[in-house]
This record gives sequence, structure tokens and C-alpha cells, in this order.
Amino acid sequence: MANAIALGGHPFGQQTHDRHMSTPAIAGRARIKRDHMTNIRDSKKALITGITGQDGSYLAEFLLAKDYTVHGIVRRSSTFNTDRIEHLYRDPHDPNARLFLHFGDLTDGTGLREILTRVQPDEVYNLDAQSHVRVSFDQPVYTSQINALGTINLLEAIRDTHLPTRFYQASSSEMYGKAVQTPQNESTPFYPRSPYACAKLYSFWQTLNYREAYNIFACNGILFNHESPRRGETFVTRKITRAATRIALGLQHELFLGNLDAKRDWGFAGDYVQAMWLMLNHSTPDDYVIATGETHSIREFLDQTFAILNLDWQKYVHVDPRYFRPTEVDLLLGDPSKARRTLHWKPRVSFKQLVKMMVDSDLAIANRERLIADHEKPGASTLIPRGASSPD
Ligand code: NAP
Ligand code: G4F
Repeated sequence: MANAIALGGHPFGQQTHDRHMSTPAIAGRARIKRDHMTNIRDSKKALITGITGQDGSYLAEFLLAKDYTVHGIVRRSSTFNTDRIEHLYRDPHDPNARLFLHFGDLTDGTGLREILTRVQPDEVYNLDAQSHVRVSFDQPVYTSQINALGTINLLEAIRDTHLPTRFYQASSSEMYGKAVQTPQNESTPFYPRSPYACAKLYSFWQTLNYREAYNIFACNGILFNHESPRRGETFVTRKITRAATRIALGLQHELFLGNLDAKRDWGFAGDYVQAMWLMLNHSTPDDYVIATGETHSIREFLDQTFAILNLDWQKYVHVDPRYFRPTEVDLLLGDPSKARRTLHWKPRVSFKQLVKMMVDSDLAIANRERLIADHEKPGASTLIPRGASSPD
């Protein structure tokens, strides 16, 4: 259910100069507003790029619960792209508003400088990306512009503005690619296997270099795959839970996937955003692997998902080579001991709980779709094709 979120303008919305402060009720309200503005001034400020994505939405939630004022960069689009943060947003005129959005794009360095100068954040979380590995083979230049040059645009803006802001870079386990060692930790050499991973590697080293060259408090979180009910629908986990629940309700009959033998270390996104914050709030900047320390194949994910629904996935799943990647990452398994030791971080949600959480959420969505289908055409075919032409 998308609707309009107002963006831009002054980050704190309208100011509180009220010509009618003399009436007690309004004076009271003005005092509340003033108190709120004082609170806002005293609270820490975070700026999140990619706030409309899976991680951005969980991180915004997490920081708001910690009393931060949160600013997010949203790219302009002709349709609404703010669904995942709808529940957090309040009109900027609301005295309790603590989430503020700004139009911007990581390819626009001038715009980034302007936002940084206006917001003066204590912490910057760089989460935006063309985040789909398969798509990066089709759009390697675009992917590099966002995932590599976008980061340097942001780091340069921080350097130019001389802000003492702390910087988090969303690095990825994809950088291990054709892993030369298992499990992978902070010392494992990188071997990227996609335009996505090559671009992320560029940003990893730039982040580290800005830390060493300019003394910026900059950290890389090398995050292994993390999922949730808010995961984009073309990543394999969500593609499976969406399809399985729709199959269970007769809305779909088949599911086409690529390589079923790949293995991933899957955690819950809500747990992983806490690690991002812990990195920026530690005494020294550093790079950390964030993972569960368990790996599972796509087949195992299918087993778990379809078992919850009392279905046999072999009856519905077909392999379609169009989903194969020119170069695949066969096995990822992270060793998060450094994060456990130094940041006292550990994942809370198990693999089984994660799958159940995603199935429950998608079942609720499928039930709503079922109701609509029955209401619109009682007795007619209930098949609603989804993503038939999706390349990923
Ligand atoms: P996601 O759901 O795909 O979100 C990506 C975000 O980036 C969205 O808000 C998107 O905006 C924004 N974006 C894309 N291009 C942009 C541009 N040119 N300018 C401004 N914003 C742009 O990804 P995620 O799963 O939350 O991942 C967050 C970050 O962590 C990404 O950098 C990803 O590469 C990295 N990462 C993810 C995982 C994982 O397993 N999830 C693991 C390791 C690293 P729209 O909403 O408008 O599309
Ligand atoms: O869900 P995936 O698309 O995630 P992938 O490629 O591991 O990338 C995700 O995790 C990275 C961290 O390691 C992030 F940096 C990145 O931004 C993203 O969030 O694919 C997982 C595996 C792959 O081996 C893929 O080949 O699932 C396999 N797979 C099999 N069939 C499929 C499909 N993947 C997708 N997306 N769609 C399929 O039909």
C-alpha cells in the first residue's frame, strides 16, 4: 500500500516561530515543540543511503528506537518506492517526527555534499546499491557507477565537508566469490566473481584507504546473505517463499529456479543492522565479517519452506538455465568470531526461524491475493502469472 511521503525541504520540517504564543494552549504546544526541537538537537543524527531497501528499513527502525534522528536519501521515481518505511514515517510538520527524507542519488556528488552539509550527521550508513548479482552481469557499467563510484562520491563529500562523521560501508561476502578458504573471515583473500562483487571490492578498499589516509572513522561490514519478509522478491529466498505460499493457495503452479546446489550463510536482516550500528559505535574503526556460521543449499531452503506448507517441492520446481550466472559463487560460510569477540554481536534468529518468519508473512500476502482473486472472478481460473519475464 504505497502512498505519498513528502520529501525535501528543510530536514526538520517547518520551524516553530509561532506569532500566537500568548494563548496558554498554544504556548503549551509551542513549549512541547521547543522541547522536541531541543531533543532533536541533542539526539544523534544518522544519514542512511538506501533507506528504502530491506536493510535501510530495518536500520531506520533500529536507530529510531535508539532515539536517533534519522535522515534517508531516496531516489526520485515515478512510482512510490517508500513502502518499506511507510510505517515509520510521520509528516515533517508533526512535532514527533524523527525521520526525514531527502531526494538524492549516489551518482550526484554535488547533491550528496549539499545533504551532508544540511544534515551534519554523526553517522553515515552507505547501504544503497544495485544489489542484484545476476542483474550486474546484464548491467555491469550501471552497477559499477552505483556500487563503486557512488561510494567514492560519498566519501569525497565527507572529506570535503570536513564533518567528523562516522562511515559504514555495506560490503559483501560476494567479494570472497570463488572462496579460497572456508569458512571465510576478515583475513580470507577476495576472489570476486561478478561485476557486482568487483564493484563492492572497489568500495571496500576505498573505505579502508579513506580510514588510513584521512583518518575517517570508516568501517566495512562484510555481511553474508541476510533475508527477511522485506527481502526483494527476485532474491532466491523470497522468490521461494512467495511462490510456495502462492502454490499452497492455488494461485501459482510452478516455480522456475537456477542453480539449486549453491550454498549460502543466511541470517536475518534485523539482526545484521544491529552489527552495523555496533561497528560505528565501537572505540576504533575496523572491518568485520557478519554471518551465522552455518551454510545451507537452495535445496535445503526449498525443503524447509515446502515442508511448512506440507508440500513436496519436487512436484513444482523446475530448473531454468536462464537463472544461471556466467560465474557462480558456489559456497559461502562466514566466521563471525571477530564480531562476537569485539562487538559482542551474535545472530538471534536461526535458519529454521527465518524460513518460518518469511513463510508466515508471505502466506498472509497470498491469502489476501486469494481473497481478491475470488472476489473479482468467482469460479474463474485463479492463476495469476507472476514475474513470467523476470530475468533474475
Ligand atoms: P536492497 O533491498 O536492494 O536496497 C538497495 C537500496 O539502494 C534501495 O533503497 C534502492 O533504492 C537504493 N538505490 C539503488 N540505486 C540507487 C541510487 N543510484 N541512488 C540512491 N539509492 C539507490 O538491498 P539490501 O538487501 O537492503 O542491501 C543493502 C546493502 O547491503 C546493499 O549495498 C547491498 O549490496 C549490501 N549487502 C546486502 C546483503 C544482503 O544479503 N541483503 C549482503 C551483503 C551486502 P530503491 O528502493 O529506489 O530501489
Ligand atoms: O538470492 P541470490 O540472488 O543472492 P546472492 O547472489 O547470494 O546475493 C545476495 O547476497 C550477497 C551477499 O553474499 C549480497 F551482497 C547481494 O547484494 C545479494 O543480497 O542468490 C543466491 C543463490 C545464488 O547462488 C543463485 O545462483 O541462489 C542461486 N539461485 C538459484 N536460483 C537463484 C535462483 N538466485 C536468484 N536470485 N534467482 C533464482 O531463480
